[in-house]
Amino acid sequence: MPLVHNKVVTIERHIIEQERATHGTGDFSGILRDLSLAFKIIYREVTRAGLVDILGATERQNIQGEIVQKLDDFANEVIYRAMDHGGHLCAMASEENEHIMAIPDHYEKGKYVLLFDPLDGSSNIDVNVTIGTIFSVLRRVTPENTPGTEADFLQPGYKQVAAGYAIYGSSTMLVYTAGKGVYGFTYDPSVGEFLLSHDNIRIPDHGQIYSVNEGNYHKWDPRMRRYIDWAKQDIEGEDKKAYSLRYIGSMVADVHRTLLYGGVFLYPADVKSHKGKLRLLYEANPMSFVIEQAGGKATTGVERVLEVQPERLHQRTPLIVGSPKNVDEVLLLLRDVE
Ligand code: AHM
Ligand code: MG
Repeated sequence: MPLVHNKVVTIERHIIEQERATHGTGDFSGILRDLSLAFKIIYREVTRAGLVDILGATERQNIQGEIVQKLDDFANEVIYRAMDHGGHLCAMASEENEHIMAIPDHYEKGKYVLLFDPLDGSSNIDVNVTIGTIFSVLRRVTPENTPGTEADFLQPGYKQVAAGYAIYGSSTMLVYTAGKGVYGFTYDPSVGEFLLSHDNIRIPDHGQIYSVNEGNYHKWDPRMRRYIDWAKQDIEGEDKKAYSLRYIGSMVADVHRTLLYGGVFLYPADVKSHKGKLRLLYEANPMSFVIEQAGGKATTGVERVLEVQPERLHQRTPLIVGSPKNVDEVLLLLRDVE
């Protein structure tokens, strides 16, 4: 991965330069600028999570007598409030809200819709483990200057114009694609900027890691079990060593590691959840867009994730995503046994 040594490039400058090169309208740099502000505020709260009594039930009172929110509700509200008045969006949808969220009447309506998972992996908050925010931007399909509708959101993932995530880990990063490669920015809290640290990220062709909640093993289809059994084997003559298992339980963290180190991340369907657990629009599509743009693959096991036509805002999908050769290995073993 080429690390950037010679230039200090903020995310804003990077996007403006990309837009200039493609004669963009500035909408996208506006969206990313507003989003990165929201991520900085969420970062601040995430790093203070152990200090202030922000965790626990919604609507608990803090010592000043103010109502404190759960961190995922807080993140949800921060993103909405950072994005509602920019003039670039005509509606938003969040994993935390049942219905789409309108832009208030007195603000301009733009050409895009934003989908987000405000704090993914939130079961990890209380134990100081990496969490993230995922986002996806689509161009609206309904007439301009009107409020957005559900139809603007129910588009297949290949129509995304941009997607990415913020990861709150040992450092905070913002990783995004606008369909021309994948770029990673590391947050420098001392200057308050996301600085380009990972230029044109390419996923390794093949990796030695598989990442899955193996506690579900006995609920999986036998073909999925066959892949996992195979992944754990040393196979003499084929130069195949047992893969390592890494599973954080925060999709953003597991996919981020897969992007940089290679391997495969899986959340398959099982006998209880026939569609898996992850949400197509808020989780699978944006992460699949990033991985494909870095040279990887993303499949439901049956079709390319980005080609699934969504029917509902919160629909789930099985997901197999990662290095192209690892995903091909899974697909090979998912074929029916004669
Ligand atoms: P969340 O959106 O409620 O946080 O759930 C999504 C998370 C993903 O980050 C992660 O990949 C998955 O749930 C882990 O699920 P499990 O605990 O079943 O392994
Ligand atoms: Mg989630």
